[in-house]
Amino acid sequence: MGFSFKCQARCSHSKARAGIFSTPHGLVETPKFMPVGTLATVKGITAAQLEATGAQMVLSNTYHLHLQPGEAIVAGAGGLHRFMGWKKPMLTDSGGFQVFSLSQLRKITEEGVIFRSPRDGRMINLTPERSIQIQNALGADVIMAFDECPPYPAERSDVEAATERTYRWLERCIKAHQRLDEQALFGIVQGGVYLDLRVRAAESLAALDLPGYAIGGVSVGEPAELIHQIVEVTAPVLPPEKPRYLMGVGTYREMARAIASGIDLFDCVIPTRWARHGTVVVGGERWNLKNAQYREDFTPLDASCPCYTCQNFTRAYLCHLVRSREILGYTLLSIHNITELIRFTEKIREAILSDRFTEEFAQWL
Ligand code: PRF
Ligand code: ZN
Repeated sequence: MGFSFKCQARCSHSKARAGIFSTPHGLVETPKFMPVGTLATVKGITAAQLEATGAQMVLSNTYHLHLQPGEAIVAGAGGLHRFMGWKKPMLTDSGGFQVFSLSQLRKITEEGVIFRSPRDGRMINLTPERSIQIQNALGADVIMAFDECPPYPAERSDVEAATERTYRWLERCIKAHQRLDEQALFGIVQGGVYLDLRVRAAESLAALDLPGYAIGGVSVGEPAELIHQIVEVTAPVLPPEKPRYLMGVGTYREMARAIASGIDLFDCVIPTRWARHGTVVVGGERWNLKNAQYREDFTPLDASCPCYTCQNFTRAYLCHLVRSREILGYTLLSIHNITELIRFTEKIREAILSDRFTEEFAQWL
């Protein structure tokens, strides 16, 4: 029981590694993409369908679950796993980032963040202690520190202040965390695009000997090249014997390059959000299935994809469903998109295990 991270193989031409992250609800073979189930559901698909995509760990959100239905109800159900019928590992994000990106009328102080609930208008005070209490009640295997994610672009002095505050908030999160045996608290490196701030933050977090580390504050509108630079300088400073998670990144190129810098875990809303817009990912390309070219295309979406959608339906049928706004269209597209991104990370994992990663994935590197 408990948590461990074992490195199984290291790439000889990059910093990529393949590992096994062990949690109280089972194993996560890394590198791995994690689908997002914001409100205790990966939108439109059942837990059984989710399992069939190859998902090994699913993410949920403190911010959303606190607003609706409230952590007391999730705890009353026996925790997030039982509440949503998902038996494998889970992770909850702390709410910090969601408050910044989703709610207006927020006020950040040293104490925490005060914001107006978009549900009923009441004022909510989210602090590092509250975020951890909520995440302790939700009961995911991995819980995230409450952090401040500065916007892009932002002045260096503002980013520096946010990064230092994130560190003080992390110390408060560590003190507040009550379920050390059942839940692993990951720290989050901030620092914006200022590489020296990133390195300094990563060094001070590494000294805290946490069970895992995340890189936050990327994919907030900066050019992709900056994401690569940030990951390249930050990841090597984090302890090699702990899992590393790059938050909010889930495109082929960005994942491949981050893996080459030593990242193990990813999450992104892209596969499910795109599915709701009729967009699929095939071989790393984006296609919109509403397009007329698919109306009479009786081939599978991707003949090489093992997912339920590709094994049973044609592009013409999927085109029809999305044009008719049928619910099943969103379900089938989500199943495919999630499978596609997870398989991409699985193929990279296989390549690392046979030490062929940089040759086989050269086009993405
Ligand atoms: N912090 C937290 N969650 C996040 C991020 C962050 O910086 C990001 C960065 N894009 C995604 N999700 N807590
Ligand atoms: Zn498929």
